[in-house]
Amino acid sequence: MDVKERIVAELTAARDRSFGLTVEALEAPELTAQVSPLMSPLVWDLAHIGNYEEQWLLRAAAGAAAVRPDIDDIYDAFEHPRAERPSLPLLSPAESRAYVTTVRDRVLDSLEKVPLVGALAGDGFVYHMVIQHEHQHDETMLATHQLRRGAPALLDPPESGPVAGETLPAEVLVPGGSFLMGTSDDPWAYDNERPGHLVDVPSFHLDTTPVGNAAYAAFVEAGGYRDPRWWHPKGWEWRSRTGKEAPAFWYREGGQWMRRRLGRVEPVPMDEPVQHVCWYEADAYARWAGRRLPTEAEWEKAASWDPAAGRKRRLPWGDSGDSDAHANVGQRRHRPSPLGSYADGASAYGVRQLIGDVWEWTSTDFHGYPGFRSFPYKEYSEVFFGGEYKVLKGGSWATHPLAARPTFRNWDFPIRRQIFAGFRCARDA
Ligand code: AVJ
Ligand code: FE
Repeated sequence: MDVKERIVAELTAARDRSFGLTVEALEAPELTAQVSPLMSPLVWDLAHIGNYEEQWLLRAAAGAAAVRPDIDDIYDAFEHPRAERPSLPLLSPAESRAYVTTVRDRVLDSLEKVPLVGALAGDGFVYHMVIQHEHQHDETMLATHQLRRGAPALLDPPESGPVAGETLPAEVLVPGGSFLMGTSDDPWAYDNERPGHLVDVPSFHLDTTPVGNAAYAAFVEAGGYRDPRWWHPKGWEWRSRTGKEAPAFWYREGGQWMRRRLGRVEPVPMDEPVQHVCWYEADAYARWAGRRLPTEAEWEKAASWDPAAGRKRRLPWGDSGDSDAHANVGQRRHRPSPLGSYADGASAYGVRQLIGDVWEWTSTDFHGYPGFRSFPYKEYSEVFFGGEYKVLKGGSWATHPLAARPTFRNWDFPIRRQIFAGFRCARDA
């Protein structure tokens, strides 16, 4: 497949996914309702996806006429915070579907004529940006589904085969030395992944797998949420203010931990990575366990550096492949996979489940790399640089493989836990 054929196939697949999470999953009132002030109405996400595509692929890349310039403001994430979006004059679900389809039809017509050259479209970048953007919103829509109350709207996908974890050494040693962080040549990379630069990382130990529900439940049951010794001062303030005593969606019933998952209720599977914890909870667990969160550089080195070859791999297991044997990504399962799964997905250092399952909190604040240049717009990442956001790495079960790579950088406030986030621990060597 050449670059354009790939773009068409991926645009089409992303749209099937978006419709499956919106107009094919729920009826109109639920699509326009807001389930939480943290989230947009699902119909906002859908039309926003189309408006972003209109702005970047039709107007900017193809130089084509605008379809609905009158709605740019409504779907501008910076003009209207999520809490405000339900009160906007949004397109209805049917209008949204028609709008995104009109935009898409014109994009596909234009694609034949747009040469993939220049800063914006060279190597297909702006198309890759828009494809990833749609999948990122699809993951956000899954978080909305997770927060939603009521009967399940999404079917659990059929299991393609048994997924079983194996017991592994708890941690690996990553010997000190420099590695190439970020990238300067990946045609899918966002501005915040660039430029590639050498970083010296002293020796450290990293968990072979993310922290599991059993280990996390032990922290809860040891009174971890009631002991300020383990908590960052702001984390203790968060805990005291909210009264939280366990990960989001957990509750206790008859001496057992239960969880709500996409409208279903089930015992917490003790062999899965913990998810729906905020940075402060991850940080507190690590301190209780006598450990710490990894830095972003430590995480990325363990995920991508091949010490024998002295070069960076595009993915932990090599330069390509994202099959069921490598990682739990792309909503193939609606949950993380057991700890110790995916032998074929191990990194050069033997670390497992770096890609997929759960986003992993790191100790690093979100900043630009040395030599960072915002491209193609400041609001993708630059406006979020500073001390307010923590970096998450690796993607979750809900992250499309096109947005799950060791260089990819996600970020959120340290109090957020509706995202599919967990963590693993590290310690100095
Ligand atoms: C990278 C997930 C933090 O959802 O705010 C979507 C992705 N940027 N539309 C977000 C994004 C513009 C972004 N995160
Ligand atoms: Fe967006």
